[in-house]
Amino acid sequence: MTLKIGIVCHPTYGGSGVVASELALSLADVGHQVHLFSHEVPPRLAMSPGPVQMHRAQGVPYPLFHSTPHDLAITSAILNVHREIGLDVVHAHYALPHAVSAFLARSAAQADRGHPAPKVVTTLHGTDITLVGNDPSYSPLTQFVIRASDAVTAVSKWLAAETRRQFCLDQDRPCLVQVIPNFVDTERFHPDAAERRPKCSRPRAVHVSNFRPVKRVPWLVEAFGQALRGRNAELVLVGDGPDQGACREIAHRLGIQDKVVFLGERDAMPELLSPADVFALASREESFGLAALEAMSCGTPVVATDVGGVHEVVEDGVTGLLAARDDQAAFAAKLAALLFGEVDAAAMGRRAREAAVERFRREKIVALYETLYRSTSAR
Ligand code: GMT
Repeated sequence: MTLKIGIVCHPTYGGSGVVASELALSLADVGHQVHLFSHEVPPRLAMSPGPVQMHRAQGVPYPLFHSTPHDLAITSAILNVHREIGLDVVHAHYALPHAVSAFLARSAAQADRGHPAPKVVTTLHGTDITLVGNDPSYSPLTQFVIRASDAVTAVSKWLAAETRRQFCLDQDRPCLVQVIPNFVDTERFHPDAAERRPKCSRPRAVHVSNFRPVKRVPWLVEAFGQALRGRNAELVLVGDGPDQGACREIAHRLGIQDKVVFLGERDAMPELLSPADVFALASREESFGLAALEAMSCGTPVVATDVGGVHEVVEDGVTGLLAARDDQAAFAAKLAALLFGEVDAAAMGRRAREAAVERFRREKIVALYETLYRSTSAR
């Protein structure tokens, strides 16, 4: 039986919007009726011809509002679609504000007495629990929506444990948080996605993020400088965000500006990831590390800081190399080992590809969400 599914997400290049868009497209591919709600079209959806119905809910600016409340416009959009077709499930990605919008739409639908109210499934992605969700200005509401959702998932075991530790301390009211890891389209993110570059070109590390402080891209540029020790290689930085200026300054200060390449926001991810020798991720905190998984699927091994749920994705010494969070010298040494051939990067990349296909392929993980929707909507 096909389901009528609403998906709510941030429309940014960030991982939660990518996961939500890829999930929406995958569910539509197998015949479900899927509606995506956001205040802009998310980039991964925009790239695809898939039959997901997009509801761009922006709200109206008004002088009384400090900023336009998109989340209320999204709530109204969900309610309009529900009144028309009867959604089975509304799946909120990133707790705030989307689980609140879904909760409000469900409450309004209950008051309507029309179609049975949709169930609310909330997926926690990372900073919605850590940096943002546990700030005192949001934590009571984050805790409320976790409890008020009909089902809650987290993208790693680490994030599920962190959610319980921070928000579910009441022994009498345990929260059920199911782990459903992120996934990758292993056909598109494939080692053959790009032609291998000419043999004479220099070893290449690639990093992808939104350059927020939590990603520590300036720290990564410093570590890359240490890894070089006079040798030639390049660090390709994909994405944009608040720390980009600091990265440029550091590259100049270290005299490696000709070796650090800033590509800005790009959509051609498989083509950028597959020719790289190593994917580098130096985050201070990371619940999963979706870009690392996409690199692995392209056969590119990973060097990363061993934080949060990263070790659930990257197996140290097998599919990549992990360094302690603040050990920049160790991170630099591991980066150098993969860039300059002390470790067999190609063999590690082959194992990374195998792990991505075996554990995180799209079909396998999307089926877990389908099962969850069915069991939740049958309640
Ligand atoms: O939590 C965030 O930082 C935002 C979020 C996003 O929208 O980019 O990233 C998180 O969700 C991704 C998708 O599930 C995970 O792969 C990232 O590890 C996670 N980021 C952090 O935990 C810092």
